[in-house]
Amino acid sequence: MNAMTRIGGFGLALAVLFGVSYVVGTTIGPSQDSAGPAGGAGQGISAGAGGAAAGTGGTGDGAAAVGGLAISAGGYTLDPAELTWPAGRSSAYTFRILGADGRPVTAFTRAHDADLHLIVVRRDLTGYQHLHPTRDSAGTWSVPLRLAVAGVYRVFVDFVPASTGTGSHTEATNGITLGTDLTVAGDLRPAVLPEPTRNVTLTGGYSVTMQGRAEPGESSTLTFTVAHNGRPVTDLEQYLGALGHLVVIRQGDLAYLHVHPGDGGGDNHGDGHVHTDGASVAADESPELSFATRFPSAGSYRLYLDFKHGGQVRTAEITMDVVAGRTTSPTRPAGTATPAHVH
Ligand SMILES: [Cu+2]
Repeated sequence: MNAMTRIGGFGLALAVLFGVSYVVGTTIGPSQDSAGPAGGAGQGISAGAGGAAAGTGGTGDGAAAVGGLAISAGGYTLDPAELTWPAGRSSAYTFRILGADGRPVTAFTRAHDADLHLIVVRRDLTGYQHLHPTRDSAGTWSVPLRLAVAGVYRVFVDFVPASTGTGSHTEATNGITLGTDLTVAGDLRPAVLPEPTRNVTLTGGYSVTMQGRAEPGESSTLTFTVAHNGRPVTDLEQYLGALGHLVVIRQGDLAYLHVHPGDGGGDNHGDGHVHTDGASVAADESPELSFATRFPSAGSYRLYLDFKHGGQVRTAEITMDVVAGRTTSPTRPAGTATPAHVH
């Protein structure tokens, strides 16, 4: 953990939090859970999200909370054991989360059936993995990790410290996302980001369609539906306490967006792994997986939607371009209500 000594010297820049987000959707209307405090539609939630988010800096244009840009934030520091990684071989990736006192944190708030969520993606936004490390009593986390190809990867840890509690609904201030790089030596062949789309095809006959629009700095609700062999999937399985989990990362700096469930709430919201239970879905319809977020700026984003079906977790990856002034967008004529800005 000699990385720590170096890290310790860094000033903690702003600590805007981000989070990942997981959502569970309903076909029509909010789930029972979500009928709580927030009540209404996803709009309300996401509106609250951006504003409340964060810390000392980063309130700038009212925009949004992003996370994962710093190795230390909110009094917590990510202390990775390794900064380089062998290509193509699985071994245990270990790290600690250190508190302000420099000691490993050993108390976390469970969010989405896990105390901590670890996201790995290469800096060109390929090679996405969503893992769940286990922690020993001394506070060292460990998870088998295999990185097939060379490159510089970003490792995000997304967690809720126990000290902040879970039921407070203080929006994004509860969840913390820290990030560090992990380099795999070798012949680096950077990938070009796939074109923006609203529909992607996965292996196994699955396809995912997204609806929604995004304007920089404004609340957005994104809704996904899943089909298998052309038919709506009506029996999505719960995965980590939700029907769907969404991670959104900005191209260029790999800022990690905070995402909320778009159907009105649920508990733990703000912890980055939001979920709602009790989704009800008509027998012949595919559940809509709805998420609310606020894109902090114009730019290209990569969306990673995890869902489970047929006993297997699958990830749909979608590129989304966020452009200011949607009325000028060629794909979104002024005044239309159609979801846009997904060119
Ligand atoms: Cu997770």
